[in-house]
Amino acid sequence: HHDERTFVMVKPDGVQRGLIGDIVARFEDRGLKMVGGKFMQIDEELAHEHYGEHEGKPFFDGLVDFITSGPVFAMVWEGADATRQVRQMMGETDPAESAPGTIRGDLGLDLGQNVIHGSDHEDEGANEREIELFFDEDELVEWDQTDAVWVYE
Ligand code: YYY
Ligand code: MG
Repeated sequence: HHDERTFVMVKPDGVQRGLIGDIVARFEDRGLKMVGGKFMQIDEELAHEHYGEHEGKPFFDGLVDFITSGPVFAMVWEGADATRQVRQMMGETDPAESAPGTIRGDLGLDLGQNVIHGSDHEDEGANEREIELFFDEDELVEWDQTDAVWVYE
């Protein structure tokens, strides 16, 4: 089963800092396959839906302001255990607690501006829900990654 899909997004700080290419390269290098990608602006309504689980928490308003403050690069990545593997590559929620070598550990310093979002692997179905929220079915591309034979046994 190499077809698990997960939702990933370079946040406005990552876009402004020119980190899209670096972040995409990390997933490509890992052997994951991009099946969707969209440069877009998140509006208030989508922000509330996407971060609905955090509504009412003290950081919620700031989080919505931040995620709507500029364009994001939304992606869908596919591969074995993709949701959990992406989360491992991201590091901890707080970049200050993230190990060097992880995306947040290499590219961030501050909890509120942590560069990247990835679906929570501990929240069953979060990956599918988030993919559906951001992408129409016809925006996802089925294709054969010809070097996958060198990634998977
Ligand atoms: O999934 P992840 O992004 O690692 O963390 P969440 O706990 O889902 O929180 C979403 C988002 O909210 C986080 O990336 C930064 C922000 N945030 C915050 O600003 N302050 C907190 N105490 C917790 C989260
Ligand atoms: Mg989360």
